[in-house]
Amino acid sequence: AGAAGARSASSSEPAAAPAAATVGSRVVPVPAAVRAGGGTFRITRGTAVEVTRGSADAGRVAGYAAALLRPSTGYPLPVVPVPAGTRSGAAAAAPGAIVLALGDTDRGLGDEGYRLRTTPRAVTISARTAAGLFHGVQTLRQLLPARVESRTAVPGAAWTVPDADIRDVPRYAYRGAMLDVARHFLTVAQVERYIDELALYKVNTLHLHLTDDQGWRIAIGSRPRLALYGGSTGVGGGPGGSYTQDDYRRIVRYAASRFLTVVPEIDGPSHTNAALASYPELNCDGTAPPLYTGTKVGFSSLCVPKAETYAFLDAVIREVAALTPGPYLHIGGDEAHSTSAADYVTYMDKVQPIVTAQGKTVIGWHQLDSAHPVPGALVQYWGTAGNETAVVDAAKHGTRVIMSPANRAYLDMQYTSTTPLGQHWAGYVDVRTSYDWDPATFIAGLPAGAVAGVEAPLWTETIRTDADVDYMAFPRLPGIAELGWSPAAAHDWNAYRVRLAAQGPRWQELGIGFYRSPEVDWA
Ligand code: TNX
Repeated sequence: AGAAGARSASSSEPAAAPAAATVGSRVVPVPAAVRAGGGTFRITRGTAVEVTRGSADAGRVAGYAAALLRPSTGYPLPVVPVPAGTRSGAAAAAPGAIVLALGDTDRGLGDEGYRLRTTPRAVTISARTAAGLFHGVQTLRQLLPARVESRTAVPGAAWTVPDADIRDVPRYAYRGAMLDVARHFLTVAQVERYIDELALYKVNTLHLHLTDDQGWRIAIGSRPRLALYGGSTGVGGGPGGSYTQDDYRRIVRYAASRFLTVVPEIDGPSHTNAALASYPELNCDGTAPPLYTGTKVGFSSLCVPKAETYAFLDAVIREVAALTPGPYLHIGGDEAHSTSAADYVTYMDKVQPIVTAQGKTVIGWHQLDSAHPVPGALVQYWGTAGNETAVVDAAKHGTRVIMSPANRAYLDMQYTSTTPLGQHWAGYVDVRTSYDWDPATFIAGLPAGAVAGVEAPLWTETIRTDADVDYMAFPRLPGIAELGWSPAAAHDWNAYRVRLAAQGPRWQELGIGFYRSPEVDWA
């Protein structure tokens, strides 16, 4: 019955549409390679999620996939562990299975790639890692009708997966998004909601900007006033907030369940008023400034000559590193307008070894390149011009670059002069501007291989609610995610805007209020 159903469902689709065109008109990021598969597949009441036995991580992906598909389909979708090497759907009952097969022998799939194949009997996602299976599930999700995202059963819907054989691997290993939880504090629930949105587009890194002038957002056991006092307000003078260490652990765990790595940022030497207000000894004159609730930047500085500064950094970085399983720790370093150039270099020379001593890889905003980035450090480029001597010179010596050009990748830029929310110091950034650039060539003269990936930062001077976050991130975030995942050769605005339009109904089902940019013909 399942196979027959699949056939009749497929006959109502445009018969001539080749698999690549069907998939290529729906999925963001566009998969690296799509061919015709073995026929369309349909999820029915009898469908099970079969998963290779023996891997807890793969089992969790199967549980996640089943939980994702149950509410809208109303089907039981049991998770059934099967022995490794089971052929696609072989163990399945007649209606066919969703098969998550760990242990693909295609080495080219790497740490995150996957293959997705349909036949009328099964849809099989295979990968070498659970992360690859997870990314394949996101593709499966986008191949299904948008109503699959409904949180309530949609009776009578045909849950058809179009015919396809997809082999998909990411262009870059670092595909990030940043939340500034310092200007306006965002709760654990708000962060988890965003993590789910990021996962849909195969983003694998969540950078948390935890500290700034307006607030310190993570509890540090040995310096309790940072969170208690430094975290007690935010932009506009609201009540602020901060994460307990358990809250932070929860975020890290939730991110890991969606295969995202958390990168914590402790910004300095500037963007530190909340810390300076909490501990007078961090100030050169020994006097704590008042808390700050405005939106100016670059006015604060830790006291570079004082030993207390480095005792403080060691204590903070030690605790944050211990809470963070991921390899990176971000030290900020942007807009140090109140720190002399010499002091800036001194600060960076001292803070980087504190990070590496905790076994973490340093990331800094790209001004770090005007100091001495330690071997292995990465810089995050947030400029706009693309002619950057210091960045190119450092890259020639091995410092890799995460691309976040503000006039392209900043999700807090206004779309147009008339859209609410956001700033426009880097210009107005509508959907095409945000998508239509190449991370590899944006900075002229960067050596090949210098780009580690892309990141879309969301600064929150004007952002408070989930609705605010969604409005700024959608529809731009998926474009940055595609720049990070899809091959450069697949980059095509005219094709992208069609695939992006197909996401609109999905966001509606998910309750994501997005900006209906006139650059896209929304469905
Ligand atoms: C610049 S970009 C900043 C942030 C602001 C942002 C607003 C960067 C590394 N620093 O402090 O929030 O602009 O767009």
